[in-house]
Amino acid sequence: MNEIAVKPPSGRGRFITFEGGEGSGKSTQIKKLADRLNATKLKTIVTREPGGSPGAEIMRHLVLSGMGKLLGPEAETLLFAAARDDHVHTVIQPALNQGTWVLCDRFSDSTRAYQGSLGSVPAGIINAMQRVTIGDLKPDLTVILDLPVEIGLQRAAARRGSAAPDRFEGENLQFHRNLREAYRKIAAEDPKRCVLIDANSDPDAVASRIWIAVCDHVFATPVPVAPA
Ligand code: Z5A
Repeated sequence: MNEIAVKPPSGRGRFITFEGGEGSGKSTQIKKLADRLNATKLKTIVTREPGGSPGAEIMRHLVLSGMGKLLGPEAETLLFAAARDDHVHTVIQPALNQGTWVLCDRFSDSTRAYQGSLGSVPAGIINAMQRVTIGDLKPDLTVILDLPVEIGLQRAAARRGSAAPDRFEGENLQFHRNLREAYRKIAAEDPKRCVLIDANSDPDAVASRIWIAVCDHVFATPVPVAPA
């Protein structure tokens, strides 16, 4: 595709989040999109949750070790919220204010899917935490990578090798099926912000689908066509 046909918007940076189940290819695709945006001379950073700032990376270690699970679903949700609060205020918001594009590997929809739909933490509690941590901040686009859970888990296991699964990778197949449904529901409920991407193809084909979504939703221009 012809990158030059894209006219970068000016002003505040844009905020794009990536969501999906295990091994759905978020890290792979976020890097591809960052490369593409940087090629259009847009200053772009890649970050992740839980983590992304020094304080939040400490929380990441806590939750992925399984320590948070021992405290119960609400307290574990508070740990994710505390990490997000630090990340938003020290990394995401300052970057957006400076005109930098922020690509984030997981964000608040992960809390809705994992702690809300699967962990049964009431929506009222999640909404209250969200008001405190992110306020009015909303992604300009959320890319939800969708693929059969068996394929995602195979990919994740192959990448992990002999290392032990973390807190969430160790959950059973039904958990991951429910997670996929939770993400599909989030996409259906907020079609202006979310786009569900078929991630069951080779990485370049998936990247092309994501680029079309970025052009449609964020650049608000027709998809650039390759010159004949
Ligand atoms: N969590 C939560 O519960 N609540 C919250 O609020 C937040 C998070 C923010 C963070 O895990 C965990 O925290 C997460 C939810 C929970 N659950 N887990 N586990 P993480 O950050 O350690 O991992 P992850 O976010 O789940 O990502 P991942 O599963 O590790 O993978 P991925 O980023 O989606 O995929 P990838 O690394 O790009 O690809 C995986 C492998 O597949 C790799 O070897 C690739 O080379 C390969 N790959 C990628 N794309 C393809 C295609 N298209 N074809 C073939 N192979 C591919």
